[in-house]
Amino acid sequence: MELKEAQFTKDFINEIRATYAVDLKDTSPMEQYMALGHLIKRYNGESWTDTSRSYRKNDVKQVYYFSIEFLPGRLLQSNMLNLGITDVVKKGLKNLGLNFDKIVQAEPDPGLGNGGLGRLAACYMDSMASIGMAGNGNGIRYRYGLFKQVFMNGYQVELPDDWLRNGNAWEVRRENRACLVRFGGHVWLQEQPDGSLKPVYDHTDDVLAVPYDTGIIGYHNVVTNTLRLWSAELPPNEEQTYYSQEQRDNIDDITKVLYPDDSNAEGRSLRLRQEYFFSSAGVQSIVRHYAANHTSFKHFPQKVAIHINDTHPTLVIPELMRILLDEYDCPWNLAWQITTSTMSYTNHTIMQEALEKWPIDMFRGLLPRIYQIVEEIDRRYRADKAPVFGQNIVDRTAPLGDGQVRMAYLAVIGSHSVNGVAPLHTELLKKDVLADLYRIYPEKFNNKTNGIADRRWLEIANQPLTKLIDSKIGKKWHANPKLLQELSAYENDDKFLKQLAEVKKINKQRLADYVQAEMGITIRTDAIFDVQIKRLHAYKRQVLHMLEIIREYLEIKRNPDQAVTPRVHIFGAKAAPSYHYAKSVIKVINALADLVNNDPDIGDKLKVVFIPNYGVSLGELIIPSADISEQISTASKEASGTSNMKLMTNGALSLATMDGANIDIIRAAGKKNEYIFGLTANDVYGYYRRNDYCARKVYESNPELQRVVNALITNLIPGISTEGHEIYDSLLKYNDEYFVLADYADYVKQQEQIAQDFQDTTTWQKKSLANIAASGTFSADYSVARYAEDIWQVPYNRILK
Ligand code: GLS
Repeated sequence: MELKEAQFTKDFINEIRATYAVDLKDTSPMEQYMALGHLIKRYNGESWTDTSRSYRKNDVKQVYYFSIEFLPGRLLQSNMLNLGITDVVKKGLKNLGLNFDKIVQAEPDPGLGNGGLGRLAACYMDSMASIGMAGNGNGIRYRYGLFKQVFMNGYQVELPDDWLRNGNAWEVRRENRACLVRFGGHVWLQEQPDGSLKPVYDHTDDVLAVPYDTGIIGYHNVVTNTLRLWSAELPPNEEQTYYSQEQRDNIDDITKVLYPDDSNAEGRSLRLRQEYFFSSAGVQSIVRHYAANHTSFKHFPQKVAIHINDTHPTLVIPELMRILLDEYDCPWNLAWQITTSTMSYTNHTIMQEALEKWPIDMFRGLLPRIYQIVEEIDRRYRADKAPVFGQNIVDRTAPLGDGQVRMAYLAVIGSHSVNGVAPLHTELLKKDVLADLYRIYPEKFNNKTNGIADRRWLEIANQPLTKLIDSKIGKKWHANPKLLQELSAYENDDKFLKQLAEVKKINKQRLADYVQAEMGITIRTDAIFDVQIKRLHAYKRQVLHMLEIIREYLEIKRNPDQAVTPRVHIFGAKAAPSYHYAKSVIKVINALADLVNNDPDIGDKLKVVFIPNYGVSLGELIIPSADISEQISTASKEASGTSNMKLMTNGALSLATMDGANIDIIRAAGKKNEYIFGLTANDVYGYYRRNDYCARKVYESNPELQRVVNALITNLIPGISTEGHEIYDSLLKYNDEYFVLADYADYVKQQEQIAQDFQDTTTWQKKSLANIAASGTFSADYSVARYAEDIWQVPYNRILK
């Protein structure tokens, strides 16, 4: 948009006066941020209205991306960037004597997601708007986001994240679009005069779903899409019904907190209520919008695509069926055809515990009408498929089985498309996790490799690198990130490689300053910044990284005079509060950090920093500084990973197993530019098949490994007698479920190679450049374009191949 500095300054001062009734000099950064947010929302109001109007007027097919998590990160800078007003606003604020960085920091980072899954949904929202596609988000407006993590005596402690305390500058409450969601009670089918059956509800608990909309601004294209988050409230109460405190609390609880789990099913009935709540409200509002503009539902799938992001929103399937059958008198077959043509499903993990299943009793009690519909879907599925595929396979895959509602199977059966998030992951879905359903519906399965919001991870997070890139290849890559490939022309340009190293140094210094200020630890910027940032989970193997630190420590202690390449090991990770083992890993790494960081023999050769409260904002600080990107999951377990892509784009070299999207990163940047190690997915499945992995054998055959692992149970690391034993036992007593010991030697070899290679700055920067240049292909712009073409069949208007 066009904006002159004088205009902006005037508007901003007026906004401050109108909202806070004080002079600018008396405002806090929070007030400055809120005023700026409101102003930018207002500037964008016209484009948001125009976008919605034009979708309606042209009857454009719209995508609704249903996700129980959205992790958007702070919006101020990305909205300014996408509107093209960054320079004007920054200059205006500077001339008013304000500190832009402080204003940016005042914005709360909405933690409405756990990790990759929620962050991916947010990246896709940005990209859908940016490629000019009609894509809306649908989720939950949690009152409290993911817990704030602090460390006390090295242990993780969880504090509430009261992110709405000062209000939310970007949202619009739309009470007039609210709808009722029904839970519990009794339902029976009553014969109507025309002979048809209609459900009658009795004693239900009704909840009002109120939408809060946030405009998602496209990159330089005057498109603004909508992210709609639902909040649970008391229904309008004309009859003045009495609500007990308990009833009020029950309603309040639905959208109170985000479940702090990742890749893990949470079995509580509140979670099921959350899932139905936003699925039902979302589908109701879609149907209402559609019905206001169309007379028949026959062409619904030509106008609406509903995407099921992981199994949590699967109830959109029976909910759309319910509305079509009960409210629009649609015959079953037509309703089913409309529903399956509308729905598509992405699976995000092969971890068995994450395939959601609900006990039938609980499900039926909470959602009686939806259960009837699922029963009928189940009955018809069995009747249809058993004669062709046999009873066994149908029993294994039907929506109802073993006394449970099996959400992943329902999602596959009720959708026309099922995709994994990286080629290996999709193959594993076909071969293993969903193999039976793949046999029945081969045509539904496809791969859509994940992508990231490049502009956030480069133009916002890494401005020095962006400037350097722009100075060489111009700015066209901002809208078409594959053009980063043009940087390859500079691979032998020593001056450019030096500049690249200088940029890295600036970013390392920025992180070092933060670590000094927040943690009181001094780190040197000529050290290797070896970064592992992701949720804490056994399969992600932070333990392997921990063993390497012990090894390096013992090595320096053994031979203090030996020259070493200095290294800083940087972690960021939250553990689910109920995930005991993960919390023990945090404690041990923190204890190890204490030992290493305070040992005079070690000095600044080796440092360990576990930065608390990792989230999107800290990612923006850490990622640009990384030299090494640790992507060390047990092969086959990480569906894709997305921090691997963000780190690559920022010039980090991957130290990686052949897992998830690591494989694609390695292929894109070239093997010689990464450090690859460990078992392959085939090796891992081989062990499963033969059942012959013996961790103890590996341990006994490697004296160095013994020394390192034993350090967990001797008193070398103070204060971890319980946690150290727990990890030791997981490796030796319980036979090392994630093959940490099997991969140890190979991993160490690569770490040693890294230490050696890092000394040759030019060669290192060349590898770094190869990663940056090849990373454009992982932009979410391309990912959503592929979804649009292959799955949703919706148009977009930026050409992306
Ligand atoms: C996840 C996977 O674990 C990640 O590998 C993947 O990158 C992400 C987005 O597809 O989804 N699944 C999950 O439940 N949490 C994730 O981060």
